[in-house]
Amino acid sequence: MTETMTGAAAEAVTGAAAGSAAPGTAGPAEAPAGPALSRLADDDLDLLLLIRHFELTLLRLYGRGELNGTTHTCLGQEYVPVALRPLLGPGDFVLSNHRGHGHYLARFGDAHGLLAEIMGREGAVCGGVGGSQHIHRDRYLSTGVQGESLPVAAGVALHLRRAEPGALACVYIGDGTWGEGAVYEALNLAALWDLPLLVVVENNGIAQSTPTGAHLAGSIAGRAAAFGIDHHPVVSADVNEIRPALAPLVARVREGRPLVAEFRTHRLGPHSKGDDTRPPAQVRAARAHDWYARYAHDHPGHLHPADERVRARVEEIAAEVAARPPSRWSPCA
Ligand SMILES: Cc1ncc(C[n+]2csc(CCOP(=O)(O)OP(=O)(O)O)c2C)c(N)n1
Ligand SMILES: [Mg+2]
Repeated sequence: MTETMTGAAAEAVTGAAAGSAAPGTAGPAEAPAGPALSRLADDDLDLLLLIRHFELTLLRLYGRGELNGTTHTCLGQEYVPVALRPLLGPGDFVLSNHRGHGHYLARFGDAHGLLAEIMGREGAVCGGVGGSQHIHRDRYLSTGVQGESLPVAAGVALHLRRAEPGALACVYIGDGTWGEGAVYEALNLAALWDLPLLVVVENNGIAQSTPTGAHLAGSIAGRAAAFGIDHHPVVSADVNEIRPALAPLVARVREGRPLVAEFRTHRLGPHSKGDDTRPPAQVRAARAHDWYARYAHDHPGHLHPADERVRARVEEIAAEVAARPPSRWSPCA
């Protein structure tokens, strides 16, 4: 398996986005799985599509050798930060992880700054030294070090509880990150100190190449319960269902009642770029859950025009950013 990915293979990650699969890939997705999705608000659909096309563009740029470093796409998981977006305010902190482009775009909508960061071009959010995984902007911070963010988020939440009551710290982690001991130190303090800490788990059933069943004993719900922390499972990919169900729970987090919100989601692509070790049938099954394929099936008249518009916009952004001079960074700036 190679580390780089061709443009055709990037399209094949989603299948539905490209309409067909490239040779040697998992093949077309199964028929869309799950109940019908409700019609989205235009701004939610646009944001979902912005994240989708941003990620597909990154894979294509990698395939053409136009990006350095690494990247982890959130293809298939875009709806998680989109559902949370209006539930979080500018006074809240968001701590993200290695798979954080969607988290950043849902917070700032700034595809130019993020792409410039990843490509090392002028206008990069962090001067081009953070790359895909290490972004700091206002009250947003991401790290590629698994588990590191949870104790940091607990510390931020403690500060907020004391200095800015009503604000919260939201931290995104994957299922595999529950193997890090620091997670439990943070949960312990969150429960003991009534911290406004929202732990969003993107449980995509796999950590790099290890299925959840092979790395996680018991359950995430059981682990939250061990600390007396509320656990909210999310199995839907329907933003209009997820958001109102979460809203009152997020309001309780603001009052000092920590919460673990566990999204059961699906990683459509490889862990990073060309490193998908899953059997083709498993990849096809993941793709059958893709909100994009399902929405195209349920609301083609809404999806397709928006899809074309956002796809063209991201292409323009990519061309514009690629033409910029290299970013400059100085520790003294
Ligand atoms: C402390 C640490 N150990 C290992 C890694 C390498 N690594 C990066 S992502 C990853 C798997 C993460 O799995 P999960 O938490 O389920 O998140 P997902 O990638 O599925 O979104 C690993 C092992 C790392 N970045 N940090
Ligand atoms: Mg995972």
